[in-house]
Amino acid sequence: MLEWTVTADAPDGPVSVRGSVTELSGPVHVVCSLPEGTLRQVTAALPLTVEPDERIFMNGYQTWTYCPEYGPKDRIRGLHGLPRSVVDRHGLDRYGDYHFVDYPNKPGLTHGFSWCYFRRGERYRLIASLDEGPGYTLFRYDAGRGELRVERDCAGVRCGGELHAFDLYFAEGGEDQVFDGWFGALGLPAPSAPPVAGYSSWYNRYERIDQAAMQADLAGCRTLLEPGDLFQIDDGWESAVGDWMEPDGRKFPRGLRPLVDEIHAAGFQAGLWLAPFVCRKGSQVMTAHPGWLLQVEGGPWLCGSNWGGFYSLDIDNPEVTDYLRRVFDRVFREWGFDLVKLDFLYGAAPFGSERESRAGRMIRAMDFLRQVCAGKRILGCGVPLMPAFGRVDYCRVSCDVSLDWDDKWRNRRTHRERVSTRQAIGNTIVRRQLNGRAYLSDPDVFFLREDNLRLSWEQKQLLARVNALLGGVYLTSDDPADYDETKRDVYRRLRALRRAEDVRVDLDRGRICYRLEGKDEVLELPEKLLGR
Ligand code: 9PG
Repeated sequence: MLEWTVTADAPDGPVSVRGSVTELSGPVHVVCSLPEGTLRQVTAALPLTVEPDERIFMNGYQTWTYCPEYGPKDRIRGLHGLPRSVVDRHGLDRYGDYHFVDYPNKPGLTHGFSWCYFRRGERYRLIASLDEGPGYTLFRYDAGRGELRVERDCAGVRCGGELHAFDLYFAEGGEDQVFDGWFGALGLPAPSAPPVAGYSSWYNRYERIDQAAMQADLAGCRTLLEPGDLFQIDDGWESAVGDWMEPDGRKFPRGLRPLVDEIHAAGFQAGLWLAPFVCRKGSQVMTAHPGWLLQVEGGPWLCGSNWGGFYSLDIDNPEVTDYLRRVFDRVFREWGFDLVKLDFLYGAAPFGSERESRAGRMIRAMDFLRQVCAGKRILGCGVPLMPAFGRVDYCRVSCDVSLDWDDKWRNRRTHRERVSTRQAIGNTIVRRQLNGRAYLSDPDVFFLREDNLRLSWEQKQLLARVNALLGGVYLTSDDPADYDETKRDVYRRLRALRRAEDVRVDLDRGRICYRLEGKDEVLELPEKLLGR
């Protein structure tokens, strides 16, 4: 039985409405009627016990947030143990949910957003949201007490009339059964974009890109990629994050159009990275239009420390949305790009307002992007998961891969959104059910190259195979010109792996089973990935 309570502040004092639901199967909508006022708390609790060998999945706030399956004694440390000065200096609490969610850091306590499941072998108990508009559905599980709490993240939002306190979906059964059931109840159309493979400039050159570098990698890609593949220019083409109307003239003196023409002449689709809802300190946009920045308690909202610090733009300012319309018009119509990788999207909605919840604002931001990118493809990145469902064609499900297995030792105890190949693979595995249902998943890039990389051949193979089996986007940042015949052969076989059928992940035995060209195959997952 689920018992719920809604508390609001009304002119005549606080109001509390309660109720319970006994039939917890399929869609469960808790709707209540409230006087005019302000929501204070919307919570529910249900008893839920787990066996010692049961696994708990609590979806992390945004795409980069590491969220492995937990055991009943596990905790989510969050930023606990990091000095406040370090958190503030790097804005670490801004990349995830830390600035609005409490991390108790106690054994047995875990939390997550929009969906969670409890898994014993192949049996799943899924509890998921059917609508995040009224507020993120925040799950908090207490394994010791055997209780699941559900909170609607909507404090401070005005109410009056009907409130959808909770829109939930409950299912128990096999993996496909519960996830098909959830997406069926969501009523999302199946993703229409085809799977894509290709190149991204980030994970080799990083921001050190220019026309010559892109032409060199394009020449390499022509020797290996297939017609229709993606050639995606990542961060580094712009003078400053936020200033999207012109590329950096020193790096791209001829502009981007000639390069796009070359990409098209090679038979590829052209992709460009942008972070539309943020701008860096010192950008033109920030200097010329301080009024475009989202104001939180009288100042701009820092979203993190990349590029020396960057801030949220205010999507309620019509000048901001006008500007972004002009940006996308130029990117698509004047420059001729086919796809945009839209990043750091979480910056659009660190808060809600009295008119809408935080999630409602994020959904509105995603709807805006879908509208201004109509007819073109979007690859979402750095975005809370469920607001992106059905609104982007492709979407990351994991953090960035590092050029080694798990980043440098001193970087390991930071935020859950940190860069790590090990954690990227982990998230690709536990969020595999989204691929083909919510969008086509981008597991981030894989590598076969030797230089500028400290992964073993086994690690490269593992990353490349997991990405091929569980993702719908298959990019590398290698320059294929450096591949010898053996690597070319490996690359082609990896691409064939994307056609594998009946892909089943068995995390208890640590393996992925699939069928390829009529033969049953197994990919063993190493201990060091599973963390046991
Ligand atoms: C470009 C990059 C690439 C990459 C994106 C994103 O938590 N962090 O500090 C953090 C910083 C950067 C980052 C991810 C996480 O990378 O995922 O593919 O486009 O931006 O700047």
